[in-house]
Parts: sequence; C-alpha cells; structure tokens
Amino acid sequence: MVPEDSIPAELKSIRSSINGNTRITVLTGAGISAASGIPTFRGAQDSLWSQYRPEELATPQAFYSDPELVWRWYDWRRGLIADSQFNAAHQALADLEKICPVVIVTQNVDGYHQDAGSTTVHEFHGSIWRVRCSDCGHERLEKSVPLALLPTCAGCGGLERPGVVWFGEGIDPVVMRDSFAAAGDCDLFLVVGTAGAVFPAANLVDTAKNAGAKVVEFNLERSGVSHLADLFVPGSAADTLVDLVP
Ligand code: BJW
Ligand code: ZN
Repeated sequence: MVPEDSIPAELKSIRSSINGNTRITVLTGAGISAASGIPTFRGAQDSLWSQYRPEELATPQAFYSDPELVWRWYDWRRGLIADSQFNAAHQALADLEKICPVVIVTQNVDGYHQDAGSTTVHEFHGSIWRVRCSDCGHERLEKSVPLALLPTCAGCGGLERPGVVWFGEGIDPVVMRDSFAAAGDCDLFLVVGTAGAVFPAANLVDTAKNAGAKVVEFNLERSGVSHLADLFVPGSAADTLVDLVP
C-alpha cells in the first residue's frame, strides 16, 4: 500500500466508482505471484526461462522426448509454490469480491487466487496440482511434493503429465468460452502482472476493450497490451492493487 496522497487521482476515482453493481473481470499473469517468490517466465534475473529454454520444457514435444526433464521442472515449481503462499495482490482481489462480482481469469497454475478466497477463477492454462494420463486422459488432483518420477495412471498404466496447457495445445473450451464471456461483459477489466505476449490469453484484453470496459493495468513495466489500457499503474501488484479496493 502506498500513502493515500501518492495514489494517482485516476485510480482513486475508479476506486470510488466501484459499488455493488460494478462487474469486474481480471486477467492475471505470473507477475501477481512474483511477490510470493514464484519466478516469472519472461522477467529479467530470476525468470524461469532464463535458466531453461521454453521449447525445452513447455511443449508436448519436449515432454514426449524427455518426460523426466519436464517433470523435474514441474516438481521444482510445485515445491516452490507449496512452500510459499498468496500475497497482498491475490488478497486484494478476493477482498473486492466482498463488494461486487469479480471473475478472475488467471494464466497462472499455482492456485493462489483460490487460496486467497476468490470464488470464480478460470484457470486458462490449467493447474499445476492436476495430473492427466497422456493415454486415457484420466485426470486427478495430486498435491504431494515431491512426486515420484515418472507418475503413471492407476487405470491404464500410461504416463501422466502435468494438467497444464503447453504451447500448441488448445485452451479447455469451457474455460475459453467463460473467460471470453467475462471479458466481454464487464465494466472494469484489470490486467495484472502479465507480459501480454501469449495468445489467446492476451486477446481477452482486446475483447474487454472492444466491449467498452475500462481497462486498468498493474505491472512493473509496460507490456504487450499496455496500449489498450485506459490507466497504467506502475509498481508491484502486491503494493498497488490494494489501492483499488474501496
Ligand atoms: C509484475 C511483477 C510484480 C513482474 N507486479 N507485475 C497469435 C499470434 C502469435 C502466436 C500465437 C497466436 N495464437 C496462438 C499462438 C501460439 C502460442 C503463443 O501465444 N505464442 C507466443 C509466444 C507468441 N499460443 C499457444 O500455443 C496457445 N495455444 C493455442 O493457441 O492453441 C491453438 C490450438 C487450438 C486448437 C487446437 C490446438 C491448438 C497455448 C499457450 C500456452 C502457454 N502456456 C504457458 C505454460 C503454462 C503451464 C506452466 O505454467 O508451466 O503459460 S507458457 C507461459 O506464458 C505460461 C504463462 O501463463 C504464459 C504467460 O506468461 P505471463 O503470465 O505473461 O508471464 P511473463 O513472465 O511473461 O510476464 C510477467 C509479467 O509480470 C511481466 O510483464 C512483468 O513486468 C510483470 N511483473 N513482477 C506486477 N511484482
Ligand atoms: Zn490412463
């Protein structure tokens, strides 16, 4: 939280306009969990992908050519997420829900929005806590860390994979439909901690903008979708998002 007199006037004005009838949709990305100590994908120093090339890890091709490498990466990330927790930015979004309807579309797989108490969360890129059989498609929740390498399906013995969406894979059609519906039917659209570089998630911002929503972005730096924002709020989301809550 920043001192009241240093909150931008435009942000204060949006805050005071929020009431029980305001419909808010939020798109979040890795930056919202950065203050929890979870590395972002494309950030500078501690980016996950400054250590690993994305195409080595987050594609079906990578998984089928070296499932152990990919599982080790996911197991490492599951450990980081399990050892940390949601932060003030996730909390602020959960708090907003006490005032008005809030739909969260998250590209993150960590589950922190639900942990913070948000009730309507569309996991656009899946969840790191689900595993899915790559042969029969059976999905289950698996919270244990570390996982035995390599996990196999109790039903058919097939190799299990993380329940996430990799490059070249489609978004779950129901999640896709509900997310775009929420973007196209809101008064205020918040974009929090995403580089806006991965599609179709980034298209949610265009959808909201074209439907007439006010778009407010919270990020350390400008992103691929900043040109669509009516207001850009610089800084860590854990510090700035709380200033939006009435
Ligand atoms: C802070 C902060 C702080 C830091 N406070 N801010 C159109 C054009 C071009 C290409 C495509 C296109 N449509 C589709 C594509 C291809 C592709 C794509 O987008 N490629 C791009 C690289 C160009 N998309 C796909 O392949 C998608 N699938 C698809 O389109 O399928 C079509 C199809 C249809 C039917 C059948 C079959 C196929 C799928 C994309 C899946 C992405 N998956 C990943 C991995 C998920 C699982 C996992 O977590 O391991 O999703 S990749 C990775 O990127 C992850 C993230 O969710 C996603 C977005 O990253 P995000 O959240 O933006 O993080 P960063 O690190 O990039 O940015 C962090 C931001 O936070 C920065 O801006 C910082 O400044 C900021 N920040 N600290 C506030 N404290
Ligand atoms: Zn199976």
